[in-house]
Amino acid sequence: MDTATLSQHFETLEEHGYCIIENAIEQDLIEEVRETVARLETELNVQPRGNRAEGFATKRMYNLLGKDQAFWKLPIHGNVLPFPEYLLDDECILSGTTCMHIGPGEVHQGLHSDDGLVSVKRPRIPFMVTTVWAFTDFTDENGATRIVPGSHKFDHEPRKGEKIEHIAAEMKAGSVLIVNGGTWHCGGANTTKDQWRLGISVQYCQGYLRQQQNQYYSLSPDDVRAMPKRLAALCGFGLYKGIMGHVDGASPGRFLGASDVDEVAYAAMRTKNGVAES
Ligand SMILES: O=C(O)CCC(=O)C(=O)O
Repeated sequence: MDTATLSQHFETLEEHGYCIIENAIEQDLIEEVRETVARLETELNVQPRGNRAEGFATKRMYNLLGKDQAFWKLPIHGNVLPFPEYLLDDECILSGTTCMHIGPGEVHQGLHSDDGLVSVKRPRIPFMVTTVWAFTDFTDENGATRIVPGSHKFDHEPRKGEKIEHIAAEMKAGSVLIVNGGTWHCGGANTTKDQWRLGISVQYCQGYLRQQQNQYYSLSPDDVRAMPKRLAALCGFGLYKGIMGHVDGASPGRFLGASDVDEVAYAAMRTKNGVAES
């Protein structure tokens, strides 16, 4: 993506709390992910979990990176990673990876903000950034993510019974929706008879925050050693600013023998830009 386009998206994100990157995903990757999801749903016998947050007609899978390496390409994708790095910083980490396959008959999930559990007064800096990847077209009818534009600037979380206008983030397969963690949004109702909406959310959070999905127990040491360095760091196997997250003075990566994320705590405290300070 060229710099001018990226800056335009950053402006939209600042103003409206979300933006949509069209044609962000290569066709090969779209097909690889669709096939992988179909195979895993069968192998793991994935069924709706039957509650409002996770859905009554939605097949969900969490911790995708430990399930298949096809998903490793998503968190570090060059068309998407600049957005969490912009809103958080480049020491942000992965909070979760979730497949949300919304089936016919699903109901409106309920508006929420993804960093709503953080007890810091709103409006505030984002503590999370959610990216929703469309692997089928997202339409008003099939459950496209609903968004309340500008709600990242609101001073409260959605209240029970509060009536508020929301729009469908309609987008073609291959697009990615970027959402500020403070923006109100949710999965939409699927009113179609036979269309499944396939989305994957890749969520990032500040490097000092507890991750929503535990990365340490969902990845094997072999996975961590085999991962690209950037991905291992995003999963939290490095140290935040050269300090946070150490095990007896070593980064979790050093502890596992993953040479790419081998760090000694306090050896170099880092600035916001990842530059070592003496
Ligand atoms: O399925 C979607 O489009 C969004 C789901 C969502 O917001 C959530 O599960 O927290």
